[in-house]
Amino acid sequence: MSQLKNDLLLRTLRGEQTERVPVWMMRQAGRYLPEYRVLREKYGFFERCQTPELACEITLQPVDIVGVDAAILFSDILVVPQAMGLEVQLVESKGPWLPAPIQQESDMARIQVPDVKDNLHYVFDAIRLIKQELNGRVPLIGFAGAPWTLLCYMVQGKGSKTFDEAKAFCYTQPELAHRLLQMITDTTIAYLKEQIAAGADTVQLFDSWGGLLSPADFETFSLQYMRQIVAAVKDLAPIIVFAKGAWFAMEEMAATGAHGLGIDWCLEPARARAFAKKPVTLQGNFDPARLMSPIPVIKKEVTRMLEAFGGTRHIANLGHGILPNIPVDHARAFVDTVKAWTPHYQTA
Ligand code: 1CP
Repeated sequence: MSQLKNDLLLRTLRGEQTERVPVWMMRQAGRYLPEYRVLREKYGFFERCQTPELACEITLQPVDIVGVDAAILFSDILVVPQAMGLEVQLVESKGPWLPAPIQQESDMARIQVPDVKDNLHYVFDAIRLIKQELNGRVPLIGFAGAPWTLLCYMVQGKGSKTFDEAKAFCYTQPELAHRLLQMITDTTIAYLKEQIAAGADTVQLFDSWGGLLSPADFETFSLQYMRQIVAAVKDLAPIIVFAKGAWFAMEEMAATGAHGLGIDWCLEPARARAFAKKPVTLQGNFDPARLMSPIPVIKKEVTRMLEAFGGTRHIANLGHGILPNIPVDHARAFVDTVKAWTPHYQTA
């Protein structure tokens, strides 16, 4: 079916036993790479996202430099709110900034469910170019933000540890919140379908702020929308759902039919599997800050992680994005340790 030379990630997502565990890192295309920082000096963030040649070069950097088993499209989850009509800026050392967020009924007139082919064509152009340049070396992961996480930014207008204004919006104007979440969901379904049509081999849904919600509110404001997205996409390409901190919803997330579930470092693999109640591929879960340890300690800790997952239905990854201050040789030590590891049952 595929002409990929390395399809470990896709086979693992389909539940097959592979010769070794595949590995990639969330935010692998980013500031810890000197080659990325060079381009960051020259071009603005959205310029990098919107220029297929730049997005392609950045996407390929970690494949060439650290040797990961998958490329992830260089883009951002915030291109979707942008395409829906909101202004999004990325402020140096401050992060995302939306000058006119959604806060009341009248603000809804400023957004729409866009024609993604029109508004996000640069993403699909980038995907086609990346697939060509990868030439089958490794699969390409497409992605989108989950509706709840996008609502957080669209309402709060910036990053936050608690997203209390976004929560207040949901709890005081639930009807409006649901209208917004459904618009994001409809846009995201069209967007991911188009990414797959352009060549993405698998897609990941990032619910970075899912763990801020109670289990009941997670069902109401996040899961019911992610369920729609998974249902719409899962027969077109394998899909990974990563809801950071939402360990309480493993069973419900597994029940969506997603092929993979991301977990962070606060959840033990054995517990994650027990909570999921059905066989599902798990992705994770190395503490990104652990990559600050000396290399021999990284090797020991990565080995411990691999043993805890047991070498089946596991995609090695971090439990969240790589930090900008991680030395490249530490990132490489993470990847190399996974590649060199053999499960006990294969050596026995
Ligand atoms: O050069 C820079 O300083 C920009 C930093 C940066 C980068 C490299 C941002 C701004 N976005 C990205 C790329 C990015 N973002 C990718 C590329 C592919 C890869 O993983 O290598 C991906 C998948 C994302 C996804 C993303 N953006 C998420 C979900 C994942 C996560 O980390 O939780 C979120 C929450 C964002 C918002 C965002 N964009 C950028 C920043 C600094 C943030 C987080 C801000 C905050 O604290 O809320």
